[in-house]
Amino acid sequence: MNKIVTLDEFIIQNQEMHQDAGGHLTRLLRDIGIAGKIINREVNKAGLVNILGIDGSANISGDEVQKLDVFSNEKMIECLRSGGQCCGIASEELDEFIRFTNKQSMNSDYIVVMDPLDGSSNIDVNVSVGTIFGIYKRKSKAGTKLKADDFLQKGTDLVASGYVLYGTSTILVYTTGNGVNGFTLDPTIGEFCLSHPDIKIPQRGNYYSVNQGYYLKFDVEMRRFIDECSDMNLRLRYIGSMVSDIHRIMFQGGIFLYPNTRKYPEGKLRLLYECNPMSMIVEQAGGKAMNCRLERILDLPVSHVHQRSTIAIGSPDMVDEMKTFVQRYSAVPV
Ligand code: P6P
Repeated sequence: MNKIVTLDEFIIQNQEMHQDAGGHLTRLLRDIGIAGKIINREVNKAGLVNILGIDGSANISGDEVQKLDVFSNEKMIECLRSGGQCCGIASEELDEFIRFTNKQSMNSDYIVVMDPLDGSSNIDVNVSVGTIFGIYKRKSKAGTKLKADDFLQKGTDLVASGYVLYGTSTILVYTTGNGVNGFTLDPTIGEFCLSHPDIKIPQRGNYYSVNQGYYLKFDVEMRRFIDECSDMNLRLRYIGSMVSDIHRIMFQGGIFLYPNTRKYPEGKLRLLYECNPMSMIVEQAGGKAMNCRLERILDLPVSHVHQRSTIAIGSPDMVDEMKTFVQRYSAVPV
């Protein structure tokens, strides 16, 4: 029987690879792991404790907010505040970023961006949902008042990123810029255990993932590429949960697309806490991620916390093929 390597052990063993001598990133990653376990507990019993349903509010992006969204956001904030290893958070569920005011947190170098429960519209129908997080070093001096500018950092400046997928099992996948590793939660011991070391995305795959319902609203170059995927007998897999759809691609290969539409001319997905963290993970696993104007996601300037972006992300060969369709058919020179 192989030795069980828990998330905590793995993070500590690899601490020397973080640019973080003091172990603060180590403790911050562990705090996120704890929050993931707490959210997992509630997600797994959501159908039993009447935590389902809409709580009537809506977040700044206009999405109806499900109660588990609110719970997950609050738990992540609680765990990070009490852990004292980050000085502020930007979240899909918060109109503005928040600063932590306890002394230990204020002196931390790190900030967290997150979508505490992505794909939450799936909760009531028992489809997988996920938590997405990214970790940056603050730009302003530790101990001073955190500024909005601290959060407006490109994806290339991410120190770490990851996701927790609450699916048939619960898996935490993260990177600190030295490859990607996956940890499956063993509920009998309450630990995330190393289950998918050194994840590498296949060069190509048999899946494409896009909301086919918007096909006629996509630009011609996207429609031509989607037609090509269909002509090549690729299988369409799309469950409306970014973490789930991209997690499949991480292991089986493929491409995930969320192009611009009339409703979302800049794309629907948020750059700071959805596209950038997922793009760092996919790139670290050997994949590619660009917007539909063929700009690398991680290089995109971030101008506000809830900025949206189009995205094409996944196996490198398939993202390259999408690129040729845009170059060939786009009405706007790229
Ligand atoms: P649509 C979930 O609301 C989400 O933010 C992503 O997880 C998902 O990929 C996308 O939106 C689904 O959007 O417009 O296809 O329902």
